[in-house]
Amino acid sequence: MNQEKVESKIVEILEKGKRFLLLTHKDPDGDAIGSTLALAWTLGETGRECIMVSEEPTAVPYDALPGAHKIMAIGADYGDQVAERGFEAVLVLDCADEKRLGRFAETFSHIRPWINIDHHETNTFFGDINLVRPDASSTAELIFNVIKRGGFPLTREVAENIFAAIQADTGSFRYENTTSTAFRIAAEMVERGVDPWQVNLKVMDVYDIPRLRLLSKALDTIELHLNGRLAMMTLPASVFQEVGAEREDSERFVDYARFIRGVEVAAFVREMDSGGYKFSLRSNNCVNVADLARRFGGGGHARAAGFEWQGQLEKLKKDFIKEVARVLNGKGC
Ligand SMILES: [Mn+2]
Repeated sequence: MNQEKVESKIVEILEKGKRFLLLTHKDPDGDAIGSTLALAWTLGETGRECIMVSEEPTAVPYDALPGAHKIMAIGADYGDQVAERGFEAVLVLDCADEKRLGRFAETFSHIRPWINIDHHETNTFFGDINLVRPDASSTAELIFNVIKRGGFPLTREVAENIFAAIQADTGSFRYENTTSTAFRIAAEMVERGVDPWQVNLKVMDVYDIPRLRLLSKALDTIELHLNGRLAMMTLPASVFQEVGAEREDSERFVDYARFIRGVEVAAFVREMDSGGYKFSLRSNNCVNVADLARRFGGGGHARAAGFEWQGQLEKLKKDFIKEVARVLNGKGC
């Protein structure tokens, strides 16, 4: 099915139904939350009910987006009561595979159809209907297309969520996925009443002091490997506690490693509360970090990807550095 047909099929389901369940990946980023809120808000305007659930409460700064307080945090082990409420479809947004839904993949598996709307190149097409476009800047761009095709209301609140999501996923219109389409949609959102400066103050440039203390600790751990082509930063779980920071406070830290002149691959390694390590990967020019992440069971985009890994840190780092060396040599870059 081509994109138009898939969009029309999704619109048909949304028009027919009255109640939908919306899910996104765990540790949701700006695109995950903004896309979910945009879709929920526009359907809400037409009298349809959307239930958005997540394992954890919506974290700063994305809790400032319109509608964010309506996301229900039901915890990893709950959801059966929600599942009984009779939904016409499950919409999964910005999620490359079912693994990234955690327990929810199983909890809600009996509800059909599953509509998978995403732009990760490693998407596994796990839905009954799949609107997957790796060439889209963000999932929000795909939600915008669905809204347009369905003629659903694009109020200022919907527009603000779409704008913030595109801004987040393009690194404020700087990353390689910053297409003319991304700019065009963003421009339309501004025409619909979004104030970029206010969104920026609310969502982008607002740090609590523990985040900066954490950044200072993270910068201290920068290591260069492979003749300065690979930069790594590492934070143990104890440092988060020490400075009073949360998991999401380390979001985008990996960019500082990527900014170092001469670096091709950047990795930020965070010890997870549950044990094991989360690797966030970025690249500048020639290495496809989604491919790299896939070798360790993860996924993502060509310039931004990640994976989770159990085991002893020094061994993990060694294996990872070896793999990066192999990729860099193979590419001759
Ligand atoms: Mn995204």
